[in-house]
Amino acid sequence: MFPDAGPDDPTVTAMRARELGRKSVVVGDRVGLVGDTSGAPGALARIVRIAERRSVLRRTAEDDATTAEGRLERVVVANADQLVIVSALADPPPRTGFIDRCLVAAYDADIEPLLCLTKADLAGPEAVIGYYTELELPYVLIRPDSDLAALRALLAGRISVLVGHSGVGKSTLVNRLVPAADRAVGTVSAIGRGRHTSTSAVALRLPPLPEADSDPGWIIDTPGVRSFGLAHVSGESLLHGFPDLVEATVDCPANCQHTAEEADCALDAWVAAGKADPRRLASYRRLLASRSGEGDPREPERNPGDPLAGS
Ligand SMILES: Nc1nc2c(ncn2[C@@H]2O[C@H](COP(=O)(O)OP(=O)(O)OP(=O)(O)O)[C@@H](O)[C@H]2O)c(=O)[nH]1
Ligand SMILES: [Mg+2]
Repeated sequence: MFPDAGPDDPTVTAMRARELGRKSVVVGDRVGLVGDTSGAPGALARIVRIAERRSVLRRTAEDDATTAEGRLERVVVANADQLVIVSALADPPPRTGFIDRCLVAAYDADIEPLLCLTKADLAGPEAVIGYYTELELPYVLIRPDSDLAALRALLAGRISVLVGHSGVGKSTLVNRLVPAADRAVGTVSAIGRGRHTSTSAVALRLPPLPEADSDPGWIIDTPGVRSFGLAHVSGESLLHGFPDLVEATVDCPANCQHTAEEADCALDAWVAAGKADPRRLASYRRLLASRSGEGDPREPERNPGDPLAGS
């Protein structure tokens, strides 16, 4: 029912059939079609089935599940294998709190993370990479003239979705990877304000690799997000986004909430013994606080030590 379309198959325009009810189709979904699938001008097919999703990447508008915004859950994409967390090294400045949130979402959805640091021509990556030393998080550095062969190799054979703040260069990168894509690119405005250039997610087939027969994979460009809310992730799953901390919690007392107020939380000793970066623990606890409505509403994803906006 859901055969793979080959690169030479036509692009079919289809609408959701009424029998799907309230089920929504998202980018990355594999669907069953009926009707005119010729791809001829004016031809219209109908989507009658959605295949079971291998993965579902979600985010919420806010962290606090007790608010209406916190309960507003959005499916970003279906069936992605890899979450490419795109962060600029400057303009807009990197936010490790945002990257940490994306890592939580990736582990929660069982999608592999890849850190993509753009605008390496404007600032060095040392601070961001140093923060993730203990994680063995794969990363790529992108500058306007950089060779993309290493990135193409990491994208091969998989469905990868790009997520990041507005203006970090997601669409610029997609246009370099898929020259026919012609995604609009914008100018950078301050984080959380201004216009978002891309307004919808689009999946694009990557061009063939030099090695014939190997599947180049798919790349999904998404609109910039202001924040990556995690109200849908349970407290326990939140910790899985911090694999450098999780091991310590076997020594926590039963029902430990791991907050700074927990007198015997084993995470404090773990960090004091140099087994994890104290900034990662602080970031985890900021996330916990944000979920209970105690976060800093102005810039929830800026950890102490991240550059100031405008720098
Ligand atoms: N200096 C520098 N500028 C870059 C680089 N990559 C992208 N830019 C610039 O950053 C600006 C924003 O790029 P976009 O690709 O539109 O950013 P986006 O992430 O798609 O933004 P949204 O669609 O709003 O989410 C453009 O002016 C790009 O030319 C880079 O590696 N170095
Ligand atoms: Mg864009």
